[in-house]
Amino acid sequence: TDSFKLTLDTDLYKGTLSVNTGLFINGEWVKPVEGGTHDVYNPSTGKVLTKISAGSSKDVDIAVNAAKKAFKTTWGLHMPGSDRGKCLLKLADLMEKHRDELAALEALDVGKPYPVAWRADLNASIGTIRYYGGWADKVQGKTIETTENKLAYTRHEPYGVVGCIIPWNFPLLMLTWKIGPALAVGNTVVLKPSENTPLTALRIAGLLNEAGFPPGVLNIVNGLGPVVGEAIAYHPEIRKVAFTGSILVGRKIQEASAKSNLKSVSLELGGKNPNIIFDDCDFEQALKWASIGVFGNMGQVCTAGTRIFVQEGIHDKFVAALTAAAQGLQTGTGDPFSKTTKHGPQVSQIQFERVMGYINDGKAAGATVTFGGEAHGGDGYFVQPTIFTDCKPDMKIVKEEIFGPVAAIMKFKTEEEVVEMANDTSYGLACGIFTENVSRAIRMSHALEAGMAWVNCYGTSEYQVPFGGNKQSGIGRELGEYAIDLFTEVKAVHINVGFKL
Ligand code: TXE
Repeated sequence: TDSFKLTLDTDLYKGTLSVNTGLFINGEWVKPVEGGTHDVYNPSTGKVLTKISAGSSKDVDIAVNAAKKAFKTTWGLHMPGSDRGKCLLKLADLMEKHRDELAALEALDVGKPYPVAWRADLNASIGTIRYYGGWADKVQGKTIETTENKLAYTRHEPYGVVGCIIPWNFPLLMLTWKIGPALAVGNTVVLKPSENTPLTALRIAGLLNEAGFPPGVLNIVNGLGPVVGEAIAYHPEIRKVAFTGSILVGRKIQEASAKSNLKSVSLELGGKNPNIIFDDCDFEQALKWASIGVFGNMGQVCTAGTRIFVQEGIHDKFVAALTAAAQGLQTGTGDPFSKTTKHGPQVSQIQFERVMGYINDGKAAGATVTFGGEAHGGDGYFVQPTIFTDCKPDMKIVKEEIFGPVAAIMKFKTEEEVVEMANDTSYGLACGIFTENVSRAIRMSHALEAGMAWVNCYGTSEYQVPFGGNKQSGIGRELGEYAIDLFTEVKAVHINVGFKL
C-alpha cells in the first residue's frame, strides 16, 4: 500500500509526517478489492494533500469477517477485561508518544490551529482512551432478588461486531469516543472515518499492533459515505452502529437498520443550541465563553452556542463586546502552523459554500451584520467570524444548523419568555446559561430541552460525563459510564435452585 509523506518546517512543527494510506483490515494494510482512491484536501490552501484508498462494500465484508473472527477467538469475552484494558492503556501511551505528529496531522487535515489540536483535541482523545482502558475490567451486571427458588442476574455483554461512522470536525476525538467504550467492553469494530479527514485514524491504525490489539479487533475502512458508510449501516452481521454526523444521514442509518437486521443505532447529530446571557451574569466571563462557544473550531461543533439570547439590559453592550471579540480572532494568515493564527478555514469547499449560503440568506432576510459576513484569505476555505443581530425566529440563520462561525443574537426580557424562545427548535443537544442567581441557573437548566446544560461555562465536555442530545439531536449517550451501556446488551439469566413442577 502507499503512504502519504510530508516534511513540515514551520514555526510550530518541524518534522516529517508519514501515514500509510491503505485500508487497515485484520491487522494489515491492504488495498481495496476494487482499487478505489479519493483525494484529501488541505482546507487552508484548497489543494490536494494526498490520495488515499477508498473501499467498497466488498472491503466492508472482509473487515466484518475479520472483526467477527476476532470477536469469537481473541477478543470479546475470550480476553479478560483487564487485558483488553492493557491494550487501550498502551494505545493511550503511544498516542502520548506521537502527540506532536497526531496534532500536526489533525491541524493539516481539518485546518484547526496546531496549538489547539495539540492541547484540546489530543488531551481529550488520549484521556478518553485511557479512561475506557480503566473501565474494561469494571463492567458488572446485577443480582436481582425474586424468590428463594431462583437466582436471577444480569450480564452486560458486548454486541459483537460494531460499526462506527464518524465526522470531520474532531476526527481523532470522535474516533476515541467510539472505539474507547466499544473495545473496552469487548466488541470488535469496523470504523469509517470521514472522507474529508482520514489521516489521524490512519495514524492510529499504525499504532494498533504495537499496542497489542489482536488482528481484526479494530478495522479502519476509508471511503465515501454512500458506499462504505451505507455498507456498514446495512450490514447483516453488524449488530450495532454508532454514528456522529448530520441529521440527514442519521435518518438513513435508522432506515438501513430497519431494512436490514434491526441493528441497535445510536446517533449524535446536530444542534442549534441556545446560549442565554442574563443581565446579572459575570459579563467578561459570559463574553469569553460565548465567543469560544460559537466561534471555536470555526463553528464546526455540534454543541456550538449559535443562538445567543441576551437580556435587554446588557444587549447592546454585549453585541459591541462580541463584535470586538470576533474582530480579534481574525489575525494572521489563518495557516494552522502559524503562531498568530486564531481562526482557521472551514473543512471543505462544500462546507464553505454551505456556510456562505446561510450568511447570504441572513443578509437577504434582513438581519444586521455587526462583524464578518464575508469569505477571506486566498484559496483556503476561510469564512470570517460573523455576528448577526436583529434576528427573527423564522429566519433560516436562527432555525437551521449552519456549522460555521456564525452567531445569531436575539434580545429577551424575561426568564419565561426566553425558555419559550430557546425551546422553539427541533434540536435538543445543549444549552448555556449565564447568571449569578443560583436558583435561576437551576430552574433554567431543568426547563431547557437539551441533553446537556452548561452554567457559567460553555462547551466543556468531559469524558467522564455523558454527552448526547434530545429531540432530533440524537439517540443515546456517549462518554462516561453511559457509553458502557451504549455498547453492551443486557442478558437476564434465570436459574432455578429449587422450584419443582
Ligand atoms: O455530514 P455527513 P456532512 C452536520 C453539520 C454539517 C452537515 C453536513 O450541520 O453542515 O452535517 O456535513 C458519512 N450512509 N454535521 O455532509 O454526511 C460520511 O462519510 C452512511 C454535524 O459532512 O453526515 C461521514 O463519515 N454514512 C456533525 C459521516 O457520515 C454516510 C458532524 C458524517 O457525514 C452516508 C458533521 C450514508 N448514506 C456534520 N453519507 C456533528 N453531529 O457533530 C455520509 N456518511
